[in-house]
Amino acid sequence: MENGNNSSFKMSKKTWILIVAALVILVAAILLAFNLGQKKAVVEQQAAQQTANQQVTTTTDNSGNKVESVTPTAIKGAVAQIPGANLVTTDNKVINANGVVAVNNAQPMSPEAPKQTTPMAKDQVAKLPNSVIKLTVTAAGWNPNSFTVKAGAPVSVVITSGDSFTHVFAFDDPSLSAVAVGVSPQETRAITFNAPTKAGEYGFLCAVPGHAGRGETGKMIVK
Ligand SMILES: [Cu+2]
Repeated sequence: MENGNNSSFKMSKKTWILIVAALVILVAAILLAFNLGQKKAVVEQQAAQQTANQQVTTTTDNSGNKVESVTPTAIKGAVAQIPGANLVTTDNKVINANGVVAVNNAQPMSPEAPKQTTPMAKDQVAKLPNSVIKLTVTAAGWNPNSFTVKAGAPVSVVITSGDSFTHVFAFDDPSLSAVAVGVSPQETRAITFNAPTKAGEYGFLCAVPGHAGRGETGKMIVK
């Protein structure tokens, strides 16, 4: 009888160990599944947040191709003066794709720099307001070869190559080294940036070798 009890006790002890081990594995599996589920939810939430903070603008380039540009809308009320150019906040700050103020002397073409737009269609250029500065460059020089802006104000410059040359709009002053626009023959592109806060004259030129020397120079007057 006692032996029988013992053996039945041993049997049940083994069974209990098995049951406890199975339970531990089950709990571990549930915790793992729950944890993965939570991570997935966080990733999905982040993706949704990112989508909510972006605005996709579709423009058409010279060749009739649709060009999509993604801009952040995280900063309320920020708008582009030119489709596809950097946004300008309600307090007149030009911001980059990360929603922070664009840096005029950053590495040109870097995410921190104001960015040149994709090529603009002729009818799109015609629709631009008079507040934007339109410059045409040819081997004969810039037309006009000077323009005036308000210190610190957002400025949009539209550059057109009026001949069969590629041209590059750029400033002499290192404080504006990231403000540059390259255009292929007959192409138009634009850039929006904050004018320097210091009044004065800032020379610009065509950075293609030999072009400044033949007269492709001008000045931006900051008042
Ligand atoms: Cu040139």
